[in-house]
Amino acid sequence: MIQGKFISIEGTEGAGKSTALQFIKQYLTKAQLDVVWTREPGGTELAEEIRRIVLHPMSFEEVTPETELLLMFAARAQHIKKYILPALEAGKWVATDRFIDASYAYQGGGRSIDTKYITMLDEWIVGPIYPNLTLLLDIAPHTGFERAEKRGSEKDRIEHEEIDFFVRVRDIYLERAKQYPERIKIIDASVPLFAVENQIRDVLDDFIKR
Ligand code: T5A
Repeated sequence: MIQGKFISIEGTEGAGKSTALQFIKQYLTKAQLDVVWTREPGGTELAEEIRRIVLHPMSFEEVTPETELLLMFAARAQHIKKYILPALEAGKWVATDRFIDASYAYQGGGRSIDTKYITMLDEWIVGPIYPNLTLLLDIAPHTGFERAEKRGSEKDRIEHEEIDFFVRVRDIYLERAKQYPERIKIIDASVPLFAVENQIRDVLDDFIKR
């Protein structure tokens, strides 16, 4: 039986997910909750290996959208059964840097794969293991790009896409937030860090109270 709570963090490139996650860690630790941290694609040895393959900036072979989608779900299947579910059943809270909404946004929006295929995989692989809360860090793609560039780390394969790709990704994230307002909370990530943290604190305060 699931006893723990499940939180996911989403956003387009450079929205500040990793930075926000540090704040969320501090918040939940202070609230004395037993939390484990993870990410997608990834979270288990095999899923991290899939991450390395799917995000590697390959130049010798194009990755088809279908392959990309299936690899994301292969990693997710492993992640859910071997990591997320056991933790939730043990009464822990799980916080993940990206989860299912990223597949709708990146493969559905960015790659224009028909949503019916994503929904099929969603129902099969994710089923009832859905986040109780999703924090969507929203930012205009060009601002996110500028931030990520300032950080100066090497770009992965998906980060090499054109700006239009990320505009479509953002549109789907916002559409899903409209569709699931109880679960997905939009955080304006364009403002200074302290203001982002204030918004996250308000959402978490409310979530914990409930
Ligand atoms: N993917 C994933 C799919 O396509 N389908 C799927 O189903 C899944 C699960 C994963 C990639 O995989 C794709 C999506 C992704 O392309 P990732 O590890 O999630 O990649 O990495 P990215 O999305 O690339 O995330 P980044 O690490 O690039 O960005 P973050 O974590 O959003 O941003 P962060 O925190 O590193 O911040 C970027 C910079 O901005 C500064 C930070 O200090 C940093 O320098 N910053 C701010 N500056 C000013 N004001 C603020 N409020 C700031 N917040 C942060």
